[in-house]
Amino acid sequence: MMRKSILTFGAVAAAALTAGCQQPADTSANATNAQQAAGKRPASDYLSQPLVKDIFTADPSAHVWNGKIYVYPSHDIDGPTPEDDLGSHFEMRDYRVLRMDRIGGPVTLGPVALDVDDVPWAEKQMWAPDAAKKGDTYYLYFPAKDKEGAFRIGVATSKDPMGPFKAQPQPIKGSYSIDPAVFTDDDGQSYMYFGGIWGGQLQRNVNGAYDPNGSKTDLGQDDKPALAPRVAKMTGDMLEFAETPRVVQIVDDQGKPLLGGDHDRRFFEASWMHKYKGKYYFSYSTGDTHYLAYGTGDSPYGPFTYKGRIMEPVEGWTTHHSIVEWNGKWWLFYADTQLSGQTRLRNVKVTELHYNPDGTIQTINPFVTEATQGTAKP
Ligand code: FUB
Repeated sequence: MMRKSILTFGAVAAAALTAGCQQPADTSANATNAQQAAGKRPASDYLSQPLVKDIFTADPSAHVWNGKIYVYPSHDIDGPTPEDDLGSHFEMRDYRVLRMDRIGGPVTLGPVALDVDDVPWAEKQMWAPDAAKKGDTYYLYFPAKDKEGAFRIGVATSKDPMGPFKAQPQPIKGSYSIDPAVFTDDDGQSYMYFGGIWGGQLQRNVNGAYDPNGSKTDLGQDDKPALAPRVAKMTGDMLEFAETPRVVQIVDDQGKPLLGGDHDRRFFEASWMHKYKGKYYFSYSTGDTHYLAYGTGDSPYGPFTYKGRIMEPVEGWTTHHSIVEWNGKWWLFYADTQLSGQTRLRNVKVTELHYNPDGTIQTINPFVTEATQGTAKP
């Protein structure tokens, strides 16, 4: 199944936007006008609104530092490459950080925090990043393709959470695939979760080295355990893996690994870890079935028992999320294609996340329903 929008009614609007401007990513007013002219869904149909309209953003990794909310998204741009199953149309070249004093308040869009031209080993496709803080240093973790076309994960540092960040000369040793998410446990130990199938190349890294001729999608074995994300402890300086990455098992309620053919539940990409009432919540995207799903466990290494969906499909091929606590409430950051109607040009959003008394997460519908009418924000 091609990585293209599952709701394509906005494509005409986006075409109008991109045809008319040299820098479509920076033309919010044009975007809004084009959507309205094309008869796109009204803004009131969406559960929440884009955090920024001046650029296109996706894959929001949110953190609360010094009382402020920082969001590290991908910076989507409109490139020439046609859409394909490998996500070749995600041609991002830099990162910009968002800052908010409060959720629902004004959003500050930072300048370029890191550009692919300033990363010696990277060639293209600066995909979903994450960030971490240790002491007075901020770490930006990012996947990018190296000169051989293999995804690796790099790290860059700054004394300012908004950047600019300075990249390490080499990717993290032993890193591969995409979508790093760095979680720091209560004892101060940090772990990186990562991986993604199809264009994320996890299936091309199963034998300890990148195989450029490996499968384009997954293992191709529907009745065998699905490819699983990876986790590795970080070294004290946060710049390297302290161990060989381990497989993160996602299991059903019988303790059996989810199977490759179980596309509604198996891992695709977009790892995130958070802790709630002492439990570890590993969440992820199911990719071609378009859900955000999660499992819970008792250790940062898992196994994680599948518990359900966090979010139903958004407008666009996929979403990618993060979950943080702020001001005594829990928040889901995610993305859709409200502004453009094009998979490659996304916009990040935030909405409140609710737990049931038994610790399960209430599934969110990204569109306004009768039940959520009048509650939509920010
Ligand atoms: O944004 C590029 C890629 O698309 C990300 O790395 C994936 O998680 C998906 O959102």
